[in-house]
Amino acid sequence: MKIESLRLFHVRMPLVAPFETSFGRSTERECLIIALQADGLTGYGECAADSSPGYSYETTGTAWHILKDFIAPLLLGQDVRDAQDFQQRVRVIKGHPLVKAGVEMALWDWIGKRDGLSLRALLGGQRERVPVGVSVGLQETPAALVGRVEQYLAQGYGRIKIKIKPGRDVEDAAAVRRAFPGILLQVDANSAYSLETARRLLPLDDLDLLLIEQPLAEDDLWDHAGLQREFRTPLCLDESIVSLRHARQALEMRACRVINIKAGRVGGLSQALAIHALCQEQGIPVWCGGMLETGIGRASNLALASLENFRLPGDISASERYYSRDITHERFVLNSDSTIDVPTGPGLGVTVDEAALAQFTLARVDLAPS
Ligand code: OSB
Ligand code: MG
Repeated sequence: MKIESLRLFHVRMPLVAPFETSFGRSTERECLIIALQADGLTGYGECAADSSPGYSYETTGTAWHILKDFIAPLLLGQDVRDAQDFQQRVRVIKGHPLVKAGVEMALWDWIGKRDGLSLRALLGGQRERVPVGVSVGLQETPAALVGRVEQYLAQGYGRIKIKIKPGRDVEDAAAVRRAFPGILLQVDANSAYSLETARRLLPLDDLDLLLIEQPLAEDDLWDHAGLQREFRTPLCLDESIVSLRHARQALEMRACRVINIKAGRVGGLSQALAIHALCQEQGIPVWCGGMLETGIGRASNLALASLENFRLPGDISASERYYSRDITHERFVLNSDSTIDVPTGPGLGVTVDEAALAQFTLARVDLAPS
């Protein structure tokens, strides 16, 4: 496809409820939406960088800069064949996986629309609906957390993940486990612990958790390996797995027994596929992480999670858990068996609600070959 233009939208959307993690509290979500135009078709992508560098060093500001000043000049007017060709072209740009992944998503959407194939079909996904759970932010008290979890269980979510941080960990998890002895439960620390403070988490081993997500720093595979030896519960890495190479090294070191795959964090769907395949080969289960995506990124996550080795429920909740108004016409709903249907239309299988996109857009730029 010869890329005729790239349009960038810096978007800010109010969340239905504040979302608090070990790295901060958000009442709204920012992201970049990318519209790629070629041969009369538009492909959409979402870059999950947020307003501040709490989860990743990338922000909407850095993503805007890297895209406008470095990625776009490599693509505009060029004949880009596919995701692999795109990754070759942007290899000269170090890092910045979230923004690269956003552009790659737009390419996949465009290719699917051109070929009349869903993203699920393009990626080789099997399932028509994927098991999902909900990620519950830190609440004021353990009792409030139990109340919040109860609401999500009543809505039909079959797996609960709670956020933890030092001082709000074992007690919170134990309260949820006491209230709901049979549920699928896991915790996510978003790298809030050191090797020393993480030892306080050892009682989590008695709570029958599916996994403990990312206790230590994102650049610390080695100490995760040491920590995993002290826990019976599987450690799962999120922030630390930024490439296929990191996934391979983490498995070689036994730094985790489960991997959370986010296409954004690993630089694109093509990398996510490679990590999925590696884990499948080695018998390591993966699941699809989330970053409070809009309907665009959520459609992509659902297609990815339809692949065979996504063996644990994903952080892919219904649209109403995040946004009362979304920027896609389609809204994702939870089925009674705690699954969500994978879109079947061409590409991402969603259509952009232009009025909603305009309502939430803070800034926009249209880039064309000079
Ligand atoms: O660590 O999984 C995470 C949201 C933003 C950034 C990082 C994370 C999260 C979540 C929410 O846990 C998952 C979702 O989209 O529901
Ligand atoms: Mg996480």
